[in-house]
Amino acid sequence: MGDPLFHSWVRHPEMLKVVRCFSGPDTKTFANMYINKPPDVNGTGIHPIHQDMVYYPWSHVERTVAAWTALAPVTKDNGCLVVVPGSHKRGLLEHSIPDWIKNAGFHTVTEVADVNDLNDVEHARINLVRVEMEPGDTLYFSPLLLHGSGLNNTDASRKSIVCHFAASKSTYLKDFDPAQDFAALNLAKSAHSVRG
Ligand SMILES: O=C(O)CCC(=O)C(=O)O
Repeated sequence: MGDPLFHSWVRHPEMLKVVRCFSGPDTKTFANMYINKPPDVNGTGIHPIHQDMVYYPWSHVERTVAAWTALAPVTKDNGCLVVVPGSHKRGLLEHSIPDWIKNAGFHTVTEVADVNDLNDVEHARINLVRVEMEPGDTLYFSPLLLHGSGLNNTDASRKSIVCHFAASKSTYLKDFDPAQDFAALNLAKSAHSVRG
């Protein structure tokens, strides 16, 4: 982690205070991203409903947590996160690539693959909750929580930082769940087709 500002963010005492409620006192971070969702072009900006654990095969999932922080207002119009409350209790679910997806590398939970208008939670056939946020607000969530985000229908980029934490004792699992195998295989294929 070369950037000092980003490094200081990941060690933010207020954030770590909450993170440790999930990970326990000894915590480590394993993936951190600045996310820029630009104004949408041709429906490419939708992030379908998925569970992060499909990409992160770590042990002690109950001690793993994401901290997603808004850097600017995050709203229905610019593609805020949407979540399915309570879904983290269901374990890791089968994922697939929806036929409508325009962004290589994105996967979705198969049983909700048809739910593709994430800006319109009011008409979704499942219990989708919109998470609108002010700058500095942070959502903490399990890697098993079903979540995604809709299109950015504004003229400005939607900006956020997400940091993923686990208990220090967590280890990378060598034996993938079939859902993780599927995602890994498809990500490798996408990377190959981009690199040639
Ligand atoms: O920031 C978003 O729009 C979605 C991010 C997300 O779902 C993820 O990083 O797993």
